Amino acid sequence: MSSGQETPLVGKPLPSQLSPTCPGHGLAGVSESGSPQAQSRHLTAQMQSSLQPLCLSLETLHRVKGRMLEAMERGLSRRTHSQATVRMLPAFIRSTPDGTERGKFLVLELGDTHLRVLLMELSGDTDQRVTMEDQHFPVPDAITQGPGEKLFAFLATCLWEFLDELHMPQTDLELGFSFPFACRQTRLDQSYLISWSKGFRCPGVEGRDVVALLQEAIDKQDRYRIKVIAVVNDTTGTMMSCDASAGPCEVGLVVDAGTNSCFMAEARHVEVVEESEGRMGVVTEWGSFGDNGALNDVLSPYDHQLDQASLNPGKQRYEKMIGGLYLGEIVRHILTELFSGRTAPARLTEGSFQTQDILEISDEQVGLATARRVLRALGLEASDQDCFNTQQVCSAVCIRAAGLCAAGLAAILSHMCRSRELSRLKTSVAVDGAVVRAHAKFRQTLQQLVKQLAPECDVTLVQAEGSSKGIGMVTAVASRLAAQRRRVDRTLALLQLSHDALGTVQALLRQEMELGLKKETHASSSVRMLPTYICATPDGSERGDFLALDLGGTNFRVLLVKVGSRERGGVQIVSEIYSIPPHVAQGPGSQLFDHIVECIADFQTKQGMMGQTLPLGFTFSFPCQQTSLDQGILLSWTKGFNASGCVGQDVVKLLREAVKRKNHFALDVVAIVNDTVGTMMSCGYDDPSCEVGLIVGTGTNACYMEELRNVGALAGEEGRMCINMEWGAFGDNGCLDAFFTPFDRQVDEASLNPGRQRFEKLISGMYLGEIVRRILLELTAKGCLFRGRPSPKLQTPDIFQTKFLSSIESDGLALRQVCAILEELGLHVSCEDSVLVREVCQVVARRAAQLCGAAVAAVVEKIRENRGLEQLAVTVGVDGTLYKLHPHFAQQVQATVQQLAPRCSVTFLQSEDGSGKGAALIAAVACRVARHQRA
Ligand code: 0WK
Ligand code: BGC
Repeated sequence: MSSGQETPLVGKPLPSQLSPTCPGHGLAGVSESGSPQAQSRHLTAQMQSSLQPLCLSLETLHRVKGRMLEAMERGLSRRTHSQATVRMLPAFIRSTPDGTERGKFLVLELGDTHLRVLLMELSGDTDQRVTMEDQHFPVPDAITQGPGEKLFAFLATCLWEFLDELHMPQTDLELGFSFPFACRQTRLDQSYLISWSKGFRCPGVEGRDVVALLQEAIDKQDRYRIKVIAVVNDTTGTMMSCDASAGPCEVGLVVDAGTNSCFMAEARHVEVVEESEGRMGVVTEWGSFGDNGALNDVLSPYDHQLDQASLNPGKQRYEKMIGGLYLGEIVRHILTELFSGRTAPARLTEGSFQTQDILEISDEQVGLATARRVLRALGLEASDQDCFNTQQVCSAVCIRAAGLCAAGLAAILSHMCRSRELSRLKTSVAVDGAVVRAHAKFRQTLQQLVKQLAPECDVTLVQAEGSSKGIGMVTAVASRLAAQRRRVDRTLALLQLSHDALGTVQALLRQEMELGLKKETHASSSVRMLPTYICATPDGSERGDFLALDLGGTNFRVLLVKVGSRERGGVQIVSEIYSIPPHVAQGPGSQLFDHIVECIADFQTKQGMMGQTLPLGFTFSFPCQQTSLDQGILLSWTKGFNASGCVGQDVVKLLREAVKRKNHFALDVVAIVNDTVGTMMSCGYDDPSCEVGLIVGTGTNACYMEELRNVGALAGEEGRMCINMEWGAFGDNGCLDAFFTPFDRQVDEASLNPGRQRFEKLISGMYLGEIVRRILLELTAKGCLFRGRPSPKLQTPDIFQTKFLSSIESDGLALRQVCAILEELGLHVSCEDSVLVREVCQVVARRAAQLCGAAVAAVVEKIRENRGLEQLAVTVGVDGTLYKLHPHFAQQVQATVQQLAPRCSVTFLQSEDGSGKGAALIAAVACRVARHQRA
């Protein structure tokens, strides 16, 4: 530009200086809609060079956004948090209002010059009516500069005066405290002041918990029972003041004397707090962004002048370019330069330009007139050009502030979008503060630039309804969450088992085992301790081809098992899975066994074994009274089976009859075994010290090698026999009643076999999902979940499958996926809901695992004592989908066994081939024994 040469600039941007925050470029400069006088004015070369340092290009703002993102990451990371300039302070806000908050709440909002005391009442009904009464109290300098104790006494006195005015009856009231200073918060109701700012200097407060100080001051009287339950930063109050019905509002932005922001972060990213589930409000304290030099290439000479002269040089660099407290000073420094030589600098003294003036001057309608008034008040006879220049300076300063603010806000939004793994983020941003409220162009620039700087986000700026309402909402949400937490704790406490309680279960099972083993007391025991006629585990000499059936778990399997020498690969298995439809499992017994025979025939056809009759081992996973290896009287059906005409029958006979009904078909059933026994044998083949079989799948049960002398039903003192405990029925005689919760009773009453398999119904996969569903319904009815609205699907029995527990509890599953599972059930799910549902799943599964562990501890302790050993080393062969697929179940079972049976070192060996292999090995042993007997 030729200096002194005045060329008209309106509408035509300067090529080299294209920048969204530069006068003359669309956003900031002279706009067509300006006043007629402004239309005729233009920027002198001198003005352009003075304003040049304030011109930030879109690229520069993208760079500022990038640096803000890095600074935020450093603030969130446990490793770099303490040195971070953007401190990312957890606010312990875990949720935003959901429209069910109700009650009366007090708010104390400490401002720069005023204290506002407010009583807010929420109706909590669908209209969510909010009524507020308030009173303002000026805060004298003697208080802002005086001892801390005096400040808190002043706050308490204002509170009492306010309540006295309202003739408030003596009730319990909860209070939210807005304390707009940098604090290290450790709980929603505990926060330590880091440093004063904005003119406050009360000694004796920094480093102390401001909630405790306020509570102490408040408790100095007994007229009112007031509990401070939340301390809130003004940005959080702003965020929470959004109307819940307007959709999610998870960001708060304040540009007032100072500037700050907050947002709802993913808790797992806020490394300085323990919580890893759900969301956590974070106050960025971004005012100190750039204090490490990150903004040096953006700071103008005027910013350096201002900083040098400030109370805290080198500090709050970002705030000093945006906050209302500083805009006036930046303008003054520029005008001092522009008017140098034309007026005594003494006139343009510090503080001579108020924020309000700056905001008004940069207003296109009234700006020039305000500029003339302000300059005249400073004793400057200003020409129209002077007023225009002053207006341009004020605009440039404000628009740059908006640009920088937009870069910061865009960083927050992009972080939220990325950390939630979303392709698009949709949220409202609540904005407040004198600068945002009074400067329409500031909001407009902010909105437009955020769109450009964070294009992956749909953002609506919402003018906050005053952070007081927001602080009231924080208090109301805190009160709702605390009340909910109490209700949840009461409900889930029923399912929390102490070490002693588990010890009691262990002892009760041991007692039932002893009763079950003794002939005299067998009938009174709920644990049948059924002899299996298996006296030894495989010794590796077994050989041959065997058929095996595996009925009673999730799948029905037919297997061909080739048992060879270990050198020749040991055991080879070919198997096929067949389904047992519910109508077959619960239809006539003959139909069930015909179905089984059909499957075998199909398998043999596929394997080209038609006409071959191989010895068959039948894993039949239901309680059977055996009198020999190949004979088993069904005592009762369990799990989802209820075929008629079977109970009291020898199931081997039922199978043989079905074979007879099918022409040209033969089977050689040599053994019937329980799946626990098959599992023990299958694992015993690889680990001879495997003397316990455990199933935790659809059902649950265990077997173990008992001393024959202890088996009252059988003769003989020497040797051991495998006992099928049928522990699923433990407690059917009422010995476990103390451990049944109302949810367990409901599940039992609604089951196929009420009053039976009570222990199984606390532990196994067939029932855990249903227990969870009933707890979710209870918590929904208590208003702790889904806003108190269950979906029709959630009211459908058995709709919450146990496999959901395993997926919901798997560590890697983001809460969003938990939400997806719940949305599948037609539920409207909040982030909190998914956290609570995960907690319910954890509690139910943990109880099941601990109870299972207590039972295993009873068994291994029995074996240790049987053998009079100080220490026992034993292996438990285990199978079942719940044990194998649930992310934490196995580990929790093992931990419980260690605690309750410390003198047993127990190895848990997961069965690879299932109990079908075990049944084939038992058939092989039976054949070997039969061969020897024939020899
Ligand atoms: C696989 C075994 C089978 C047993 C089942 C139990 O081969 O005998 O019944 O595990 O687990 P579920 O399938 O019930 O989860
Ligand atoms: C049956 C047992 C079986 C267990 C595991 C229970 O319901 O009564 O016989 O071992 O389920 O499948």
